[in-house]
Amino acid sequence: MAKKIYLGMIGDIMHPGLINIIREGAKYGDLIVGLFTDKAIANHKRLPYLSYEQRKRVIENIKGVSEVVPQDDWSYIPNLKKYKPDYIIHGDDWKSGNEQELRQEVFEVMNEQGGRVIEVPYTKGIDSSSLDKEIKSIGTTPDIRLKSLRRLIKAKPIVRILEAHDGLCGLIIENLEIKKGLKNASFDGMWSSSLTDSTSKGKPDIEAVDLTTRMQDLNNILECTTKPIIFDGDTGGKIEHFVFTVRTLERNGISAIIIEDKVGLKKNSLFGTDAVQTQDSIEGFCNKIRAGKNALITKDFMIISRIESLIAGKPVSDALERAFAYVEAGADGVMIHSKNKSGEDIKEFCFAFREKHPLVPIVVVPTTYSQIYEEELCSWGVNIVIYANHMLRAAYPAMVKAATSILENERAAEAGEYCMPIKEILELIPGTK
Ligand code: SPV
Ligand code: MG
Repeated sequence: MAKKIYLGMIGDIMHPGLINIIREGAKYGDLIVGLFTDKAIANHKRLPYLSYEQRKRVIENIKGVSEVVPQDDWSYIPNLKKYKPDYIIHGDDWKSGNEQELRQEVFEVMNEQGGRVIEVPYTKGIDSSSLDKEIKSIGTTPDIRLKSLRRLIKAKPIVRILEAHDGLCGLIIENLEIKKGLKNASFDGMWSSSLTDSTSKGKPDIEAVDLTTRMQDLNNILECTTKPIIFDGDTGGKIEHFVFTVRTLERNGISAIIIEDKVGLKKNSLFGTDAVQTQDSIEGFCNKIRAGKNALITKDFMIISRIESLIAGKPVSDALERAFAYVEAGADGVMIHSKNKSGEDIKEFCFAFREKHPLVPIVVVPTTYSQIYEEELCSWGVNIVIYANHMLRAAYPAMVKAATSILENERAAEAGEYCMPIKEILELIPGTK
């Protein structure tokens, strides 16, 4: 009987290095490719451009590959135990860097099972990570970007979104990555906030900045990023206008719009009952959701209904009644908002909502209950956490400090400590030189 050899791969960007390792592996027997699923990848790297099925089609047609099976975990161990290969093959690049522990456990399990680990010299000058950087500089397509939010919701325990009001915020969210033990942490996408879009223009958050203006800013973000964007659609406006809004966003590759169930002059929710917050009737808001869904071209764009009951001082039972009706009307998810500092009302809502709808995505915006960790939100059943205003709030105090310092000192030297170095700003944007 032919020997079995296992090769794990993401297989998103094909290059000669991968063909080399497939060839080498096939010399030992039947080559099983363990193809990483979105779920296996999501906590470690960005999602592949191609879906699992698309990558599978490519890999299973490469000469030397006998079979493609899903690898659902970043660790090789579950599949090594399941398929019990005689060999596993891997590039020798995992001897250094943060894959060393993965390598260690693979050796242990292969030894236990009487198998062997084959390490092949890494093909110099070409690897998926540097190709990935180059692809990023080319950008993405509206279609791939649009779909990526639904994929992330499926693949990740919780999707982490940060507010972006300009291209610079977009670049930070796109590129910032920190190491946390064996994992990398990064943001999954961007929130186009009505509060920060308005504030950055010196306007109040009352739907005074029109869609055309907001699209101009969004376009700057779209040009320099590839991650998904969730658009804060305020009340969605008149139904007759809303249908055009969803189409514009969908056409531009935005993944979702969140609309809140309020009518009249919209005031920011964080005023709570200090401002008049008039909610739409359930029927009226359901009609808006239905009209939006009917206007869409794709099945991928999400219309998420935002429930303002807790903001308006009403009980969780009112929020639930509305949430159930909105989902019935076709909403692709719900956002529950509150300005309560404990987060208890949100938790109560999430548990009750989850009993009826185990899978409909829940979105939260923990601005006032910011002490709650993502892991806890996740345990309540939350799918998306939005940090809704932090880039603008972080920038403003630094700008005031720098301006104050110049006034106090009548020169700019002292303001330097609040500013990024000139060298850094010149190197920040590729092509500046
Ligand atoms: C926004 O960011 O504009 C929001 C969230 O809608 S909140 O400001 O909390 O209402
Ligand atoms: Mg808003």
